[in-house]
Amino acid sequence: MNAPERFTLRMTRFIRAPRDKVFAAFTTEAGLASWMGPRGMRVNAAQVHAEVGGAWQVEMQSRDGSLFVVGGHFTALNRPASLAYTWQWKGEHNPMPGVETLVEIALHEKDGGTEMQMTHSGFPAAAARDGHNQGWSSTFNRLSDALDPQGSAGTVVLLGDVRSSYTRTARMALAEKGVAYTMHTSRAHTPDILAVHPFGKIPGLRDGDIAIWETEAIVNYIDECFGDAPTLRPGSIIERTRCLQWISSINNYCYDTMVRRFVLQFIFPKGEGGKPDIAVIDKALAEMPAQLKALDTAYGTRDFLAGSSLSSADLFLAPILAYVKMMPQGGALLAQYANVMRAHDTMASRPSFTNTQPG
Ligand SMILES: N[C@@H](CCC(=O)N[C@@H](CS)C(=O)NCC(=O)O)C(=O)O
Repeated sequence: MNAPERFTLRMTRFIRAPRDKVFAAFTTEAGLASWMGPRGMRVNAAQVHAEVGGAWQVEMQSRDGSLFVVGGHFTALNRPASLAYTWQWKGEHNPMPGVETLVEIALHEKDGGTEMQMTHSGFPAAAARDGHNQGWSSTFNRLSDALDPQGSAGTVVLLGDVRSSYTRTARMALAEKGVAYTMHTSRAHTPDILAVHPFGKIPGLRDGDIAIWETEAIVNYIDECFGDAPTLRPGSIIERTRCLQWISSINNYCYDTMVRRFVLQFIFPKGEGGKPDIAVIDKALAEMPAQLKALDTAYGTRDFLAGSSLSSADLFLAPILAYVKMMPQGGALLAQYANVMRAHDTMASRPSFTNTQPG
């Protein structure tokens, strides 16, 4: 009888830290507790007996409270060049019951840091290997955050243009969540951004090997991954629904009227003689009052679109209104909507807004 087929995952990752620090991150309890598990998970307990034959175990908890326990024993320890250990899921949430796999780590000095090669072998199915690939990608992002002197800025890269309203929305989300990141200037439809976003729009986000596109997805990802809990998504069903409703409306109606057919007509004039196209602007100006009235009604006495505190919907609107206010007739139009103006002034006083001015 043939032995059942086994599948192997191989990953290479650069970590901006010396080899002994990377080695310690795998072989000490404090080290493992600082990074084990994909973003959004936390380690409740880590036990490590770093000797050949010694056991290790980590209990991780996801945001919804589910517990994941994984452990095994060390089969090789050659500080600081390599190590190997068995890997077996335990407990209630077990993606591979009864299966023991093997993790081998090789650490090479490279460019002032460490190139880490990981081989995780013994998967019973390609799907299990691919699921672990996703998990390890996110987990290694956390390892990099923990060891890189730049923290998450060594892993999280926002591609876009600081003048773009959608890029600013993503920057505001990163600022609200206190995430250190690297800003990589990319224009729409260039090879840089096309490598992340199949339709070439900005912004795009890289978190290590993980690429995220579309601003709403980026904002949700940032909110889910960083901090103790999501804070940009309202807690109640109705407020969460209003938040989604407004993001959809801003993306589908307000951006088109206020940015594409109004603000951009002044910034990149396409009318006769290189002047703004007045017909396009007038039509947009005629459509804006209905949108501003709906926003004004939604705010009422509150300063936020989807409840009594900030939500991601507010991060989509603020950069757009900031541009409308700067354009001829835009400021006067907004001034007619007292609730919109008051709420916008509140947003404009937040550090996430003041620190992301396009300049
Ligand atoms: N649906 C996209 C829209 C992004 C978008 O339209 N970005 C603008 C800059 S603010 C852009 O890439 N414009 C170039 C184009 O539309 O070709 C998202 O939510 O991220």
